[in-house]
Amino acid sequence: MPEAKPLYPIAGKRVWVAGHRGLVGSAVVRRLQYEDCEILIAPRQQIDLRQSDQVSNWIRDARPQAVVVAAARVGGIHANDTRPAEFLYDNLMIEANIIEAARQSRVEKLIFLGSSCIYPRLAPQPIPESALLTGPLEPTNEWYAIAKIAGIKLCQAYRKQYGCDYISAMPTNLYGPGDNFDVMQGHVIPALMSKIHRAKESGAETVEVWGSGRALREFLYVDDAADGIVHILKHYSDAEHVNLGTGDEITIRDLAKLMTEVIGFKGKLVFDTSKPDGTPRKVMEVERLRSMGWQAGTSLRTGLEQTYRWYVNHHLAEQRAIA
Ligand code: GFB
Repeated sequence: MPEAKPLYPIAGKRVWVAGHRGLVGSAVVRRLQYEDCEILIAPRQQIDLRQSDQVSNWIRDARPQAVVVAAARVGGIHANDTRPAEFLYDNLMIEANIIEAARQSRVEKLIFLGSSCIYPRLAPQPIPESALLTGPLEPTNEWYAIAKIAGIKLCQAYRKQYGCDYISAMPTNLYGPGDNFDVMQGHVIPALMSKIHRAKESGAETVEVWGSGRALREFLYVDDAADGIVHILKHYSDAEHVNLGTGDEITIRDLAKLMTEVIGFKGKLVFDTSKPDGTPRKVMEVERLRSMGWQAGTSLRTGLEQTYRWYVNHHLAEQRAIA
């Protein structure tokens, strides 16, 4: 289907991708290369996004017209649960600094990226955008969730008070090339990929999976997420946030089984129920996004195959080169 005329055409615009080295930011940079826009990135050694003067100086000098806020302190369930101060403080500072500096420098359009963990632990499933702030949060990631809810509210407040065209998108659990494959700090897909690959290589008979395996999650391949983010940037302008997902869900047990097939591991999965499951179920309603003419194109199996290829050919190869 041909793309509808955008509300905010980005052709010819200067677009700053804040967080260009991360999983999402790097995918947004890859995606924007197909648009006729100028991509701006701020080298990390040049700017600490938690420092407001550094952020406002950067925006004043670089003069972006549009900003994608993909910078964040992120991690899996264990990282969130054990480093609450960093997840709350760093994310609050990063988003508040960027949004205020964008206003001061008259940025025309800004998209803030949150997470599906903003919703109550026991939200109705699939989760509609309207479920925000209707119940208590999941304790393992409430700090991160509170920071991300504050980001949505900042965009809404700046729209209401200053008329800024700042919007928010809430991606579901993302995975893909460029992820953090650390077994303690990473999310389930990259962490299990590392563990299962190592078990295959060493001939181990078992792999440990955290939790009961019964928790349900929705996963979106990061290049699909980047495509959705650019679509929302171009086609949406309103106060309420937009869910960005597939609408499909899978148990952690079935995910782990699928990963053993993709990786070629023949041993057994062992579930460690002393580790938390986190939110029991988290699948988002994606009707708002579908009505804008967008849906994800990569199946979970294909996405896992592509991620595993990247993990072996880039991540492990790079680690060997460093060692
Ligand atoms: O991806 P994950 O860490 O984050 O965990 P959340 C998802 C599920 O996978 C949980 C299970 O039920 C974990 O117990 N799991 C099984 C594992 N084995 C593993 C493993 O080896 N590593 C990890 N990490 N999990 C995060 C939030 O929640 O989701 C963040 O903490 C953010 O704030 C992110 O919102 C999208 O889905 O539980």
